[in-house]
Amino acid sequence: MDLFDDLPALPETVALAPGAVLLRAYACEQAATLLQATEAVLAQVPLRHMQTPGGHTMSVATASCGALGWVSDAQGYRYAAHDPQSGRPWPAMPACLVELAQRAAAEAGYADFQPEACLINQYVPGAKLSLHQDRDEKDLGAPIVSLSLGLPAIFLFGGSKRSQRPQRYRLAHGDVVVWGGPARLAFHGVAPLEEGDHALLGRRRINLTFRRVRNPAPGRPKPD
Ligand code: MD3
Ligand code: FE
Repeated sequence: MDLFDDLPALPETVALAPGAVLLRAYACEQAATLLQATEAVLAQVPLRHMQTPGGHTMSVATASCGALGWVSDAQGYRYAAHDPQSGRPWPAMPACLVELAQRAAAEAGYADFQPEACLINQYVPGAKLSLHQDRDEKDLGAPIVSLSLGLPAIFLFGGSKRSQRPQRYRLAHGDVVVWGGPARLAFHGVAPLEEGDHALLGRRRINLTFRRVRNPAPGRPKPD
C-alpha cells in the first residue's frame, strides 16, 4: 500500500526515454467520465481472456472498440474489424476517449493522431503482461497513446532487445503515456498487479491503448 495513493497527483510531463512522454495525472479530472464511457463499451463487448499463439491464456482480460480490434488466438496476433466472439463490428470509440488520446498525442508533438483501434486491458491483482513488442500495426510512424485507470501498476520498459533489463515505472490512475519514435518498438510489459482497492475501480486496473493500425493518415509520408 502506497501512502501517497490517497493524495491527488499533480500533473507533470516526464520524458521517460526518447519518444516516450509520461503525462502524469493528465486524465485525473475527467477520469470518472472516461471510465463511464469505457464501461458503456464493455456492456456491449465483454472482456475475455485471449489465447496466445503459444497456447497460453492471458491473465489480462481484453476487449476493443473502434474500427479495428486487437485479437489473439492460435493463429497469431492481429487486428480485425469484427469481434470473433460475436461476429459483429466492435463498438465505436467514445468521443471523449478519442479526444483525450488526440490531445495527449498533440501535447507530445503528434498532431492529427487518429486512432483506429482502442484496446481495453483489465488487470485484477496477480494479472500481468509479459515483455513484448507491439508490431502488428502497419503505421509505425504513429504513436501509441495509453491511459491508465484504477490500481497502480509497475510498467516495465525495456530496450529494442528482449534481453535488455527493463526500467520500472509506476503508472497510476489518470496517467497518460505517448509512445512514439524510438520508443515505439521497445519491449515492454506489466509486473503482476498488487492487491489494492481503488475508490472508482475497486480491485481493478484498466489500461486503454489507442492505436493507428492500417494506413498512415493522409498527408503524412509513408516511412520506408
Ligand atoms: C511502449 N499494455 O496492450 S500500456 C499492450 O498497461 C500493452 O496494459 C500495457 O502493452 C498495459 O500492448 C502497457 C503502455 C504501452 C503500450 C504500448 C507500447 C507502452 C508501449 C508500445 C510500445 C512501447
Ligand atoms: Fe504492448
